[in-house]
Amino acid sequence: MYKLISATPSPYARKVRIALLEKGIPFELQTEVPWHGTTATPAYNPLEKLPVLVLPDGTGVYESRFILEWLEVKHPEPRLLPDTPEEILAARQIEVIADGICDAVVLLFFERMRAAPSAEWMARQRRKVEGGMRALAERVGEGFLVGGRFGLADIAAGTVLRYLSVRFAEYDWPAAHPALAAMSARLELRPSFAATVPVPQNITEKIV
Ligand SMILES: N[C@@H](CCC(=O)N[C@@H](CS)C(=O)NCC(=O)O)C(=O)O
Repeated sequence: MYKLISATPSPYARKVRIALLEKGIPFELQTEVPWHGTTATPAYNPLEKLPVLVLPDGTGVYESRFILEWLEVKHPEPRLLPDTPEEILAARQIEVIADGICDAVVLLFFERMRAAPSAEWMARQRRKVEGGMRALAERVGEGFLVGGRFGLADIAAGTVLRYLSVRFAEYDWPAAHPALAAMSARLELRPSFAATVPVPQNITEKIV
């Protein structure tokens, strides 16, 4: 059986958990705090980040985007990529935007932990978050984001939206983007989303 090294707040790990659940692939969930010295992550990923999908032979597959690609190749049904090349590009573009928002939020989160956070750095990251959200808002409609059925774009966008509420609660994105808020609420009703609601972790070691 596969093992997934995951963290409860991680939007990157949540994408993979949702994909595994949607594809009906059994896996053992190993929850860790990736920022603590005790994490097993470095044993499987030279970049020392989770999520890592550990294969039965002990090989680690890492980087959430690559894990999703790997799963799509090894477990093609049900497909999470859309059908046409144009739709696949549209879905991947949404994934790029969503991951970029997450990356900026992570940078903001740790900058805030510093004794003297840089206002310039925080403003730069906040611009990326707000710009990414505007780009997502341009792509949202009444139903699924791409191709008329649930897939990669919904996983990527849905996970970043809920993550913002966990890690960047002072940013009232639902007020700024009501159509994204409606989409998030719809997605969170899916069993794969309901089973993976992000929960903050207590980081006790010094990180920055
Ligand atoms: N681009 C990576 C980002 C993964 C990531 O940043 N994971 C965080 C947890 S949310 C982590 O493990 N950080 C530990 C570290 O950077 O040392 C992916 O999509 O998998």
